[in-house]
Amino acid sequence: MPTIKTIFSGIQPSGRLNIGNYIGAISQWVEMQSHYNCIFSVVDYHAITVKQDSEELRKRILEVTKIYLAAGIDPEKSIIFQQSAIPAHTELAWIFNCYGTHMSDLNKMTQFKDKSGKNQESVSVGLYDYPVLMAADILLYDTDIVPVGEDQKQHVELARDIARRFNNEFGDIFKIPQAVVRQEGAKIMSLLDPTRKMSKSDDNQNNCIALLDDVASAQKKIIRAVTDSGSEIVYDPLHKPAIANLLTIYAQLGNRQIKRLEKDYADKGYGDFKKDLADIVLKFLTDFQSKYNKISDNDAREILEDGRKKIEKIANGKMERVRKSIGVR
Ligand code: AQP
Repeated sequence: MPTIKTIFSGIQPSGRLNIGNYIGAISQWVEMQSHYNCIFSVVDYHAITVKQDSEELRKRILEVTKIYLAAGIDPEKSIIFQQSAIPAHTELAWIFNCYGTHMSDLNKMTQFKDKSGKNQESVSVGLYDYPVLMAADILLYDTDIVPVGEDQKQHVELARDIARRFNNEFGDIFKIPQAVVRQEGAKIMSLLDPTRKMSKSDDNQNNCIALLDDVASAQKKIIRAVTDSGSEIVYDPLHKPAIANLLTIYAQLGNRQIKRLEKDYADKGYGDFKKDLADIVLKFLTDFQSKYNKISDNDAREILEDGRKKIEKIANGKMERVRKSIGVR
């Protein structure tokens, strides 16, 4: 019998999760959990690579867990856990800092360049080292597949390099994982600037539709979203990035084909299109939030604790091998 493959993915509790996180990551996970061993983490130690308010962080950890559950991640099928509850993640990241990762790898990381901007000298070392912690997350569990949005592909490439280098030196310890990026919706763009990714920690929340946004204000954000010159509703990311982004959101949240939407809106203008999309968003958020509101903080705490118990043994087993291989045991 073929062995079932393992999937690992996670989201940082670093802001208000938005439809980009849902379309690019969580919705894929829901589809995958019937076919794979799935492990989904709330990666809180990634979140602290940029300044977090501690009260807010505590709240967001539970919020992200509840969002996973509301989206359809089923704890009977998938393991859901909090990264910081398993110290092996940070231990393995430290070991990878010393074995397998070169400075030149991290100097190439585009997400670090984007996030540090002009402040490269003053951002935390953690932000620079973020991809190494991510490699530890993935490699600890013999992950086969990492479903991510486009922005995280480079980090999974690094995890592959680290695993290969470590295995070359110490034997066959880590599985080489593969990134899976969905074809449509891998990068949802900001509503006001379609050249930038929609990001949960964006200072201007008018760029994003948060999953827990008040539905009326979410509708307004769609109506105010920027459009391109011309009036045709066609999918052309190069020349019409704003409309291409809105079409993608419509197709993903409304469960429609982009080709079909182009036909349906062939004789209509941006105004009608945005009004209908606002209704699609309203329906999606209303359904989502009604599920979310039925889940308590205590439910979330219990799910995380169950997940910790299930995952701890696997992590410890791998770490014993790693410690022995490098000679500290
Ligand atoms: N705009 C997006 N479109 C599609 N997928 C996206 N993802 C993030 N933004 C989009 C995917 O969601 C997961 C979240 O990853 P993360 O929490 O580790 O951080 P991130 O990629 O840095 O996401 P954000 O929302 O931009 O967070 P902040 O603002 O905190 O940095 C990943 O699978 C990602 O690909």
